[in-house]
Amino acid sequence: MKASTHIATCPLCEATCGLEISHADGRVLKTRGDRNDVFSQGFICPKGASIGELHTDPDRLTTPLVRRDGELVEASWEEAFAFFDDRLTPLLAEGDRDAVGIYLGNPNAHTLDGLVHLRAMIKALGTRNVFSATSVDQLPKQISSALMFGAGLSIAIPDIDHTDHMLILGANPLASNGSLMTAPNYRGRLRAIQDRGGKVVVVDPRRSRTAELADEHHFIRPGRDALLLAGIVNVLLAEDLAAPGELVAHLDGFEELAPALAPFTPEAVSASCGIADDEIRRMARELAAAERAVVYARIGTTTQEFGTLASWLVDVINAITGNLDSEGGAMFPLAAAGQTNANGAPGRGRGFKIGRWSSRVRELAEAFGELPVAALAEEIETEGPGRIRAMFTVAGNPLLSTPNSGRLRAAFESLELMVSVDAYVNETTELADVIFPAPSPLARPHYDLAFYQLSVRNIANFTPPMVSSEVEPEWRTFLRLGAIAAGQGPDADVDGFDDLVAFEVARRETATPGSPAEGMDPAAVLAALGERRGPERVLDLMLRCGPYGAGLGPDGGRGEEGLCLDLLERSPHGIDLGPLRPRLPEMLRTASGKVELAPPELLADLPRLERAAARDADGMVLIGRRHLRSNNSWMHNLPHLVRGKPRCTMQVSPSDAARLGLSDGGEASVSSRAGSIRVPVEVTDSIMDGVVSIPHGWGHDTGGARLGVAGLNAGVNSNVLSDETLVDELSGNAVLNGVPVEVAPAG
Ligand SMILES: Nc1nc2c(c(=O)[nH]1)N[C@H]1C(S)=C(S)[C@@H](COP(=O)(O)OP(=O)(O)OC[C@H]3O[C@@H](n4cnc5c(=O)[nH]c(N)nc54)[C@H](O)[C@@H]3O)O[C@H]1N2
Ligand SMILES: Nc1nc2c(c(=O)[nH]1)N[C@H]1C(S)=C(S)[C@@H](COP(=O)(O)OP(=O)(O)OC[C@H]3O[C@@H](n4cnc5c(=O)[nH]c(N)nc54)[C@H](O)[C@@H]3O)O[C@H]1N2
Ligand code: SF4
Ligand SMILES: [Mo]
Repeated sequence: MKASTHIATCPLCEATCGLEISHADGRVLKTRGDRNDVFSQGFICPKGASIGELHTDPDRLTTPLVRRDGELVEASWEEAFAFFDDRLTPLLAEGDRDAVGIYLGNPNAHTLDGLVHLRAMIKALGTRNVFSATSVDQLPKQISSALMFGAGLSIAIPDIDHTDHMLILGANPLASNGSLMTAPNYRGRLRAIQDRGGKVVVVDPRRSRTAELADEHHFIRPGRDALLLAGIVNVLLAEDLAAPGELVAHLDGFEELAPALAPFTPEAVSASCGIADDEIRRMARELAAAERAVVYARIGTTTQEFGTLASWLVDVINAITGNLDSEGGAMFPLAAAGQTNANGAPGRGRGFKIGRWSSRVRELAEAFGELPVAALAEEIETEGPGRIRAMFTVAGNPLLSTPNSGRLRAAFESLELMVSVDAYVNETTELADVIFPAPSPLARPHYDLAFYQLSVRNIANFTPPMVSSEVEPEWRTFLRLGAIAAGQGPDADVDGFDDLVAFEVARRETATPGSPAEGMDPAAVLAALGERRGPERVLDLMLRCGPYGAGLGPDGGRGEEGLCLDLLERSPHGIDLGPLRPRLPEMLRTASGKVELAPPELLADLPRLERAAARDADGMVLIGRRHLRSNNSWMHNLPHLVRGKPRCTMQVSPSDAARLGLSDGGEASVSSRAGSIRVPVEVTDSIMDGVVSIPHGWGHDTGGARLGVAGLNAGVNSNVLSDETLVDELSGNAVLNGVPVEVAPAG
């Protein structure tokens, strides 16, 4: 059969690379980077190149599974929905909607179905027990940003292509390809900073690949970034280096910073961070001296004890050095669709509130409609009204990715019902009573609704499916599950539910000042969209009514130039909407209409940080790491990606190894308050003394997972060690970096 070429955007990480896939007969022959992609220009990583292997992985689910006589067996879609109805409906009939919990995994942020239609299912469930990977990830950054800028996803993104000085903390984009910063070919972009005479500085307890490329690397004690950053702010203010310039008109709380951060002199924080005070001073002075500078911090700084403070202080530095919303600094993208901070009246809003409700047992605060996943086990275990008796997981693997896996697994085993929507029988879904599969990424349309809102350039790129799916589209599964939860039974009208979802988006648009749909009848808006259904109809609506939109048809429309899904379909290599441009004060949604530099919630957390400055180094601590050929827990089943020597090792420094009696290639026993594991030892001087690193997402030997390749090279689950009682107090985000552990030779 003749080969054809399919141009796609890779949906596997945040970098949104263009792929050129040659295929025949539904099989992928070769995958290369798309050299004509307006954003990635041919860049690709080994994961993107393996998308064909993922597509044809024999372990990837293509039919639903239901548990019969203790065994997960294949079932028809009708049987699976009926099974679900039989089990869920009586439970909900008892009257407690909170008895059902849901955990949403990371890939939902990468699919249109997960971003557009999943919410309707959650609403239909009507539970407050909503958890996600957000609270083992970026929640602290979302909270600090919402407190400072007012709206949901309003994160200041490094303008990497125009900066002269970049300070990176707790991120290893050369392995992760970047996060909360959509930027294909990160290495190339960092090298370009150096080529134009600029400087890259990395702060990390490991000399990561990114640190190796950098001009300067500092080891830091895990969990102490907020102290370092507070020290930098302290120097900037004390030495009169703060120069927000014209930005000052948009800042609130500037005067409160100096008194609040006075205790955090470089001398006061130095010992605790493990960075000399004169180095901290120099870092501050260089940030101030650079024409265009930016601080960027990622997961090493959010999944730790002071995640929200660290996230806030990053933006404080960017603001007071005059680099917020300014070329080469930290800027606000303006995506073609879905940008929350471009909706509604500009410049002012209702602001953000954390803790509108809290978790039942430990009273951890709600944020953005979700509860911290560190509280999940106790919510299943603890008797009383509101106890979780049934769990949903959607595109997640919480028993490998969230803290204290041992306890959480036992809690999951006690559930009365477990339901999953997932591509695999993984280490979590193996416990499900019913699993609904998801289509292959090559059998669904794709548009990065979330990640273009976090992108270093404004880009729009849509991918149609390469092949038709043998599997029900996920949005239809979500709506059918939602309809059953709403009491409509397994034969509910999914198309009617989809119309309702689209109608609601249209209705909001008609009430939005300045929207091309303003004042229209929502039904007329939908009629103008034609035949599309599902998430593509909603995407078309968002594009048309968005900042670059074509409007709604010949009469009310903004003409041929504007964006709509038709135009994106005719532009397979994407549309470049240009570099980031200043957006203050228009993007603000705070009540004051200013950037809140000193939100009271954050100032109130500073005494906790001050106590940490006085604390001695705590014994050994555990951190994580990522490898270029990994994707959290779920791509270890692709032979091409797991080739080579085992990667799930515990890295330890030569002097710690000698002190603890560990040898390279030997085995260590590592234990924490939560649990203990045995893991192969890798002695390396790339990690600082007092710290060990084990990657997450391994431990595929649970017995029930159906991952033939991953099972051969199982590794161990590092989240057996992470402790659900350790959270960043402000956000409730789990502490995954800086977990106290004891390390000894095994056996
Ligand atoms: N110790 C430690 N733990 C960590 C981290 C760490 O750094 N250290 N990192 C944390 C972070 S940042 C994250 S994001 C989480 C990730 O944690 P999770 O989101 O819980 O887990 P993933 O490993 O991403 O698993 C995703 C699952 O989704 C399935 N899947 C893939 N595509 C689709 C799809 O299109 N539809 C559906 N329905 N399913 C799909 C995959 O088969 C897989 O089973 O892990 C966190 N855990
Ligand atoms: N190849 C690959 N790419 C991925 C993923 C993957 O699993 N594999 N996962 C994706 C996901 S879901 C996410 S969220 C992103 C994350 O993307 P990144 O944030 O870039 O994550 P990592 O590559 O884990 O880099 C985190 C770094 O923080 C360091 N670190 C640990 N603790 C501390 C600390 O206390 N302070 C400081 N300063 N540094 C610390 C670690 O040593 C590590 O080098 O990656 C995404 N991309
Ligand atoms: S960097 Fe990310 S988006 Fe690009 S090819 Fe790799 S996995 Fe795909
Ligand atoms: Mo993540």
